[in-house]
Amino acid sequence: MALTNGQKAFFEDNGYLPYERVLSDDELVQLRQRSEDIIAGRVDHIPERYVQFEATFRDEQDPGQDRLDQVRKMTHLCYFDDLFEAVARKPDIVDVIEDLLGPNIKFYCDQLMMKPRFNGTVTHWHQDSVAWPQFAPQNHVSCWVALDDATVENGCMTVLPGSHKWGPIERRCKQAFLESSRVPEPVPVEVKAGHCMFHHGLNFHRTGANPTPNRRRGLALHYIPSESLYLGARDEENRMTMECGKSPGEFRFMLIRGQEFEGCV
Ligand SMILES: O=C(O)CCC(=O)C(=O)O
Repeated sequence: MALTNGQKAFFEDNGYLPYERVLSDDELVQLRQRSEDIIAGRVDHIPERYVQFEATFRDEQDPGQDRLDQVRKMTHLCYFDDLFEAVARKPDIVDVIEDLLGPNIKFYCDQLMMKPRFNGTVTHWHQDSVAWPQFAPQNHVSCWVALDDATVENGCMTVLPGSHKWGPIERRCKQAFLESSRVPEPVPVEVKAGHCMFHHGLNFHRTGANPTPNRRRGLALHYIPSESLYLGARDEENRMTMECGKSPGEFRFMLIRGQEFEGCV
């Protein structure tokens, strides 16, 4: 067991867990460098469709600014890049996932949230499971690994403790839920570079803008039990999010630990 009983109880009560260091200084240097190489086009193993610019730069990039300062996120790196895949498979992380999800674990996707300096915009309150409803049961856990120090000033994650216990809240009802007097006080979770936090797929969270001159990259790794059913994508955008193969339209989720099951993800 990687977690103490106290840590496990904290996660069960609050739906998130600030955790310890999982990346060394060397690994941080390599991962930051790789993210910069991908964006600068020095390597070309990541399909363009998995690189998304901040809205201001989506139609037209600003040649006067570093490309790195214009990218909002890159996804599916763990399916295409050995360094990022190694993070998804790190025993320090997967041992915790096993404590929270059980012994049979699949990986469904990752997002390197770039939150670029000066230009990084807000990610609004959401529950990951509502954005990705195609797994049943809706039981998934994410590990968010900081590649730079994530602070309140540069847009660290803020969570609503215990909100995972409310179940999935439909998008059209979200505002009413957030304005309700029963909603818990938001808690910002600052994470030092190389450290991580875990959150439940139903936990409400958001991240702020990044107006600072400091980068705030965070790698979100999303795990599900191998026993989950895959029900198909909700719409075109969602289908894109779920693709994980070498070619468009492939949905072969990566086995991380334990076994696979016939008819499941
Ligand atoms: O890092 C961010 O800006 C957003 C992260 C997020 O929403 C997530 O990991 O689910």
